[in-house]
Amino acid sequence: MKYFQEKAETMPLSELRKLQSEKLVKQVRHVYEHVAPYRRKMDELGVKPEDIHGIEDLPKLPFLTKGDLRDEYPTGYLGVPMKDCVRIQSTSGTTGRRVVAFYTQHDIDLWEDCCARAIVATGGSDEDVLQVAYGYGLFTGGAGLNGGSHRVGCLTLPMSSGNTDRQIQFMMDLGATILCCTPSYAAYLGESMKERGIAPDQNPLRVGIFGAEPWTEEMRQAIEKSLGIKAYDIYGLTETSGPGVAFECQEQQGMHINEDHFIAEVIDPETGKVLPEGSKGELVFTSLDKEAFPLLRYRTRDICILSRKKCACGRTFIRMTKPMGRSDDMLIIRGVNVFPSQIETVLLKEGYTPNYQIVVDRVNNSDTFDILVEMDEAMFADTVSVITGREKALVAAMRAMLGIGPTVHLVAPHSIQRSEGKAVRVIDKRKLVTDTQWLGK
Ligand code: DLL
Repeated sequence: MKYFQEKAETMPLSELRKLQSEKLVKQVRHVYEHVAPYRRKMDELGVKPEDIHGIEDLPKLPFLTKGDLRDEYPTGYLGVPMKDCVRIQSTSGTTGRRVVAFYTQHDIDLWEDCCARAIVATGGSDEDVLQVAYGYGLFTGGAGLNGGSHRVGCLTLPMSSGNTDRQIQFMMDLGATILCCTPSYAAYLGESMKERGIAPDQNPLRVGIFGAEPWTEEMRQAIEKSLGIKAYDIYGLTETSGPGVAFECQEQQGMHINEDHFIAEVIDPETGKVLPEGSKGELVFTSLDKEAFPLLRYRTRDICILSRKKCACGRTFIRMTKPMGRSDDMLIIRGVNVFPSQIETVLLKEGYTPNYQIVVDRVNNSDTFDILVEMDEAMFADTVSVITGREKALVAAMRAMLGIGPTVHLVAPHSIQRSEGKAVRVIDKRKLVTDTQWLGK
């Protein structure tokens, strides 16, 4: 088994708890002294740094939300003087004001170590040629995997996202063995290579490290088949550095959270109560080492389950399931909770490609629920009655999974726009209302 930092990654639980407790006490003091809005939150609850003696006291601390960070845009949560920072990254801001994350050199080093751990966990080494097709720039995907790749000593191809012809050319000409991008772009690359007559066993790729958006097990299998690779998941968010907070090992049984740098909790999103291991709830992170943007009890809105069951890879870090949706991404359609991942599961099981779009609207006070699904060329050549029959079958399969029936529209191949970064799966025309509620404004 290969590790990037074996001592940390295989630390016994008792030692880990001790380390986390020591770091937490220091971090709380650092935040209280330097981050005024969080100090105010602690004061409101009547909690002082002296009340925090170790991780058992974590639930005493207030939660932090994206709304809090946005309210203090851009520097309110900065934990060090700006002149000590060497970089910023930022969220895309598609659902509101951007969040700007700051990094000292120490923060960048830790983040890159986390990404290097992720690469090595998939079997990566300095023998590899690693193609980064995540976007570079403010998005953390490109910078994070680029840094991790350097640390491991891979030859790094800093492609950024898009320009599919060039991606394929460099992959083939330079012999890329590891591909890093969003799962939707990986699926698109597979499709594009097929169109160019490149069979899965003709490309040099061995491994993919995909994340930044939800994807299902069915989608993993489809990508593995179309590219002829093993596809691994990687998780993270701008607020906690970027990718690499958690990553899959070769066992592919959930993602190990880098617990020497982050404490993970799962809470009931409604009540805020901490739930026992094995419960499904909202993931909350406390960053133990970050200096410039040190977040305590940050609510990710991602829904998952944690497990401390022993992993055969030897890593002792707790594992999280794939996020099963976000508490704010969950659609409530005609009163029923619907997660886009459920729809993706049905489509891939029924033999469709992962090219789909969900459109929700409200007409005459009642929700409309449409799913556009692309056919492949063979299906497209079928008669209208066969296509209508397929639509009916899909509606039935969706109803069985979701409890409500959408209107399914089978559409022509390539008619749904492909994404180079995170795919836009949901068009919720009622969305403005949801966003405002979520921000509490
Ligand atoms: O997406 C960081 C990242 C880059 C992760 C590259 C992995 C690879 P944000 O743009 O701030 O950061 O978006 C964070 O994306 O709260 C999740 O909802 C979602 N997300 C990230 N990774 C995964 C994943 C980056 N593996 C938000 N599976 C998070 C499902 C993911 N959702």
